[in-house]
Amino acid sequence: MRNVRVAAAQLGPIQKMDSRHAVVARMLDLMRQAKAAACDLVVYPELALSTFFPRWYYEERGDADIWFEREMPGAATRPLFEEASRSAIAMSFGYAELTPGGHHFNTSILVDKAGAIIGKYRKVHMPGHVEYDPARTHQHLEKRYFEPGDLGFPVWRMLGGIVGMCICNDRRWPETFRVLGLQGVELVVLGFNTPSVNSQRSAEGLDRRMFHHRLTLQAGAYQNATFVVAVAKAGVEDGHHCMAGTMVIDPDGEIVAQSATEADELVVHDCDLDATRFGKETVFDFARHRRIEHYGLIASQPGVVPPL
Ligand code: ING
Repeated sequence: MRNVRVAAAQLGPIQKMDSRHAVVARMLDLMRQAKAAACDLVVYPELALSTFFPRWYYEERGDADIWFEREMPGAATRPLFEEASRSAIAMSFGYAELTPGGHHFNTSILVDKAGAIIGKYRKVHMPGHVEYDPARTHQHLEKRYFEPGDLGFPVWRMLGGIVGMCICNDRRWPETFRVLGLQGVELVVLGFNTPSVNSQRSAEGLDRRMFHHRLTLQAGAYQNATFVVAVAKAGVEDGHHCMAGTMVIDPDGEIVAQSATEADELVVHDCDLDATRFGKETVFDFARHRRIEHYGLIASQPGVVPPL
């Protein structure tokens, strides 16, 4: 039994005008709830410190830099690290990273119980578009504001197991979970901001989006015999609705816990990392079953090449 008590700390809406300070206060309240529940790890959403700003078009890209963190921890986030180490609770959260070299990433970090950053991940799969698209009901300009991640899909030993991260759209790409799975991942934590309506097909609403959300998480968990903890930023942000669906998936692909609201809400679940062993040693014993001599296309071509 290698139990990790995980707190999925869902955030309700963050308005464009809400300060980082106000958001951090909400995150601290969730962390205190997690501590009171004797949690080992608290996981926050993607871009947890602000509204989902890629819905807004800035003609000058530099004008969007107001949403980015130049240092981590910084003045606004240091209280999170202090409270985490005081409480001996590990944490993960997403934020917009602006590096000293001027690179922009959609980033998440893993902080250990001593408050030290032991892992960083930069979102690889960037959804959306670069230029303003008048044909869409709302904009999704992640390709405008972020570069694709340059750190791959790393894992880290912590909390007695092997932990990895991904971010939002990454969950829709099986390669994400498989690369983590090939490193023995036992717990994947991710945050997401998912508009509840498809900006290019309004018939695709909340129900269909929640179906795809569950489908991707359950497949990723089952096919790599790992726990998956997915944490939403939810609710209506300046008139734009983001779906909730914070949930914990077990290594069998079962949803074992989920949020009930679209507000700040803590979802706690005991993840016994030993529960990943059976899948990894039988049906998904990769070494015994995979035939990589046939998988070349997956890493050798980005798009479709149909037959002549
Ligand atoms: N948001 C959405 C997500 O992948 C999206 C964008 C939704 C893409 C539905 C495709 C389909 O959940 C982020 N932030 O990636």
